Amino acid sequence: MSSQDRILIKGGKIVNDDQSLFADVYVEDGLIKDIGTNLRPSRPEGVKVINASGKLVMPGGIDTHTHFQFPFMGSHSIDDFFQGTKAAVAGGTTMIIDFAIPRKGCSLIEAFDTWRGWADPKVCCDYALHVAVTWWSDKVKEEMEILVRDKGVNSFKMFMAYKDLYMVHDLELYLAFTCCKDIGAIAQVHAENGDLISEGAKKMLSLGITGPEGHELCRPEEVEAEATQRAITIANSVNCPLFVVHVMSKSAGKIIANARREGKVVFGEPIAACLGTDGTNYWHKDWCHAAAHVMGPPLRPDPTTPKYLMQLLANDDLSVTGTDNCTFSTNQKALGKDDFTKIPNGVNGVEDRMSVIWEKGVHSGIMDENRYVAVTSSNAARIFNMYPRKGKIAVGSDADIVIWDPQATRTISAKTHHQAVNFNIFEGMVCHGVPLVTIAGGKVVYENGVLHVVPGHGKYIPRKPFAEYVYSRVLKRDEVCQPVPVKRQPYKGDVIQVK
Ligand code: URQ
Ligand code: ZN
Ligand code: ZN
Repeated sequence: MSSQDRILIKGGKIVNDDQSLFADVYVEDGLIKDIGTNLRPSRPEGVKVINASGKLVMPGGIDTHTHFQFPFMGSHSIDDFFQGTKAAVAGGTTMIIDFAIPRKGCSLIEAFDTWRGWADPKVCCDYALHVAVTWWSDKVKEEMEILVRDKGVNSFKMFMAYKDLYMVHDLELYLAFTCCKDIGAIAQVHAENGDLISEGAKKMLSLGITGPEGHELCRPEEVEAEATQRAITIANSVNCPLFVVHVMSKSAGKIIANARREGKVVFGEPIAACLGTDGTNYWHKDWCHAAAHVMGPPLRPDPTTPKYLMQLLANDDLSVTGTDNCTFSTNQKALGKDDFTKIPNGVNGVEDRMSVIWEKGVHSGIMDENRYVAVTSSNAARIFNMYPRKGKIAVGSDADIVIWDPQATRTISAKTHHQAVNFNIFEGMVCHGVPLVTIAGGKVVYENGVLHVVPGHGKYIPRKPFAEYVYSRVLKRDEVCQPVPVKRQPYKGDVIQVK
């Protein structure tokens, strides 16, 4: 048993989503074994003691949305499962959830197994996989059931955009949502109207607009808002819980907030990018700079968007944060140097999410430290049915912990980040809130700027269906909200003859 397996974190302030308390934390064999004041391990020899006085001891971040080494738009995202999870732990994130995405007509289970084969030997921290439903048939339905029953999947993503590539239409959404509801999974959507994007792009190119500004102009925020509302309506019609990924605009955020206030079971996931920067970058004179920000849905040129989304997040109108980390370096983005529709979509975030949200959310006074833990870790664990194993500093929980210095600052830069991508959309941003030590799976994987990562140290985390946090209202509504026929005497009057 190496000393790294037994860790005593002394003098810190534990911050969970529901309360903060001053107490020591004792870790052994990958789990939190004890919490209390002035802890003294029975066998003190070989215990690594970390002095956390004046610091916060929080559940490690859970990034609900990454695409490592993703084959996409003629290339593949340049941060692979090793580099991506290394960057994650350097930023205080101790779990990521990526996506297995089958091509249309291909097997979901084969895609899942392919992604497992990529990730298992490389991950430095625990991970899980959402599976995409990019087409519909009885076989897809059958495979979804197998993925839930046998492979620990409880979340499926449907794309309403990427016409001809991943996009499904309303009836397929309806059938996929119905299946998700029946098997206790949560349905995720990429909510943009793919037909409008396709036509909008043709229009921009016909106007001679080939630069990254065309990427936003062809899909303004109402294209996202309309699809967000449509997905909510379809999901609600079959009583299926819905998770809207990468909520990028004020109008989509307001639609989700309104649906939640109407009692609909829907969760919104803003990402580090739209909480930390905006779409004015698409008008930057430097093509590389503008192209580096191209992702779908786009960042919005309305500069009030980041603060507005942060306020919805603080208020529980939006629920959880990911990054949609899908990185392409300049020479990859340059596939679209003459046509913005060919710029591989995706930006960075996995290393910087925790600091960006601390700076823009907590240091700015918009949310407190407990809400910060909720939106960076606990709510993800609750929604995807991993709580309290994940997302909580508690006896028996996994030892996924970040020791956080709320006063220190760091300047974000591609020159110093641990990602493979050569650009950072937060370049130059000074953030309060810095990880000092990251513990993943009970091992110190990052300490005072030095990584101690081992590829393959992380494990795949299977998740059971019917997460209580998501399904308790859904199942109750099945019982008590079913419409019933009106009892009335049959009509006995005249009926016209139809010719
Ligand atoms: O749409 C997604 O989430 C994937 C394909 C990553 N790319 C992106 O721009 N969001
Ligand atoms: Zn998407
Ligand atoms: Zn994505």
